[in-house]
Amino acid sequence: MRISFCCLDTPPQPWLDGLRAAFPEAMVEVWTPGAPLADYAVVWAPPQAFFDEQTRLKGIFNIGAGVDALLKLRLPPGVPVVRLEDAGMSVQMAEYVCHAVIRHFREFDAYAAYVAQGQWTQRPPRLRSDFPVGVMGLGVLGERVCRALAQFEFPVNGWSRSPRPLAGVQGFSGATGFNDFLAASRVLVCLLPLTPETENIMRRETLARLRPGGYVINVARGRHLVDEDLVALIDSGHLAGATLDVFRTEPLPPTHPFWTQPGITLTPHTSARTLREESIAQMAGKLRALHGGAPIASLAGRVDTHKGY
Ligand code: NDP
Ligand code: OXD
Repeated sequence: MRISFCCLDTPPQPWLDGLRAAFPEAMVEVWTPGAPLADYAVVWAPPQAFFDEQTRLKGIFNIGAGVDALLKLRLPPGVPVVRLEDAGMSVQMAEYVCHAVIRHFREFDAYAAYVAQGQWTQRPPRLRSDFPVGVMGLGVLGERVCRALAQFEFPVNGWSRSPRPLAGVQGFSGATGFNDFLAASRVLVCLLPLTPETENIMRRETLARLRPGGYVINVARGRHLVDEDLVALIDSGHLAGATLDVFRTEPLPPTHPFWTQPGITLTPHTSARTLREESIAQMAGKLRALHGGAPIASLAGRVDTHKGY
C-alpha cells in the first residue's frame, strides 16, 4: 500500500512518522510532482496538480473537519472522501465558544479597561435569559458547543438543515425555521460547513434579525460572513461586537478594517486545532477498514460531495 501525504502548510515529518508507525507495511511519502501513484491520499488543501496526477486513489482523507477547500478541486469521480470527525476538536471548540460568550456576557473587556485605569467599578448584573445563544450547524462540533453552553445555563437555540432534537436546545431547521431562529437569538455562533447554500449567510438582512445588541461568533469559515455588513451593524449599534476566528483571506491582510474595529476580537484560525496523534489514530482506523474491503457506505465521516459536507 502506498500513502501520499500532501499538506503544504505543515511540516511533514511528524505526520510521516505517525503514519509510518500506524502503517508499517506501507510506503508513506510526501507528494511531489511526478511522485509514484498512491492508493490513499492524506491531504489538506492540496493543489489541483495532486489529483490530476494521482489517478489510482482508492480513498482521500482530509486532515480537517471542513472540506470546502478540497471540494473546490476536480476530484477523481467515485473515490470516497473522508473528513475528520472531532478528533479532539470539539472540546477545543466548546471552550473557545464558551469563552467568547462568557467574556461578552460578563463584560470582561469593560472590567479590563477599568482595571487599566486603576478603577474599582461594578457594573449592574446581566440576566442570562437576555442572552439566548443561537448555534448554526448542529453537527459534531455544533452539538458539543450547544451542550457546553447549556451547562452554563444559557438559553440555547440550534439550527440545522434537517431537524436535530438535542436535549436542552430549542431546535429550528431548514429555510423555513431560519428567521424564527435568528429572532430568538442574541448571540449567533456559526459552525456550518461552507457550501453554496451557507456562503454569506451572515449578512445585513440576516444579522439585522438578531435581537438588538447582538453578538457574532464565527468559528466556521470567513466566507460565511459579509465583512462590511458586520462592521456597518456594529457601527450602527445593532450589534455589540464579534469574536472572529476565520476570515475570507487568511492571514487577515494588515489593512483589513477588522484589525482596528472596536468590538471585534480576532484570533488566527485557532479555535479548534487539528491534533496530529488523534487525527492519525482516527484516519488509520478508517483507512484500514476501507483497505480491508469495508463497504464505503459504512465509513463514518464520509463526505457527501453533492451536499458539500
Ligand atoms: P458537520 O458536518 O458534523 O455538521 C454540519 C452541520 O451543519 C449539520 O448539523 C448540518 O445539518 C448543518 N448544515 C449544513 N448545511 C446547512 C444548511 N444549508 N442549513 C442549515 N444547516 C446546515 O460539521 P462539523 O461540526 O464537524 O464542522 C463544522 C464546520 O466547522 C466545518 O465545516 C469547518 O468549516 C468548521 N471548522 C472550523 C475550525 C476552526 O478551527 N475554526 C476547526 C474545525 C472545523 P444536518 O445535520 O441537517 O446535515
Ligand atoms: C478544519 C479547520 O476544518 O481546522 O478542520 O478549519
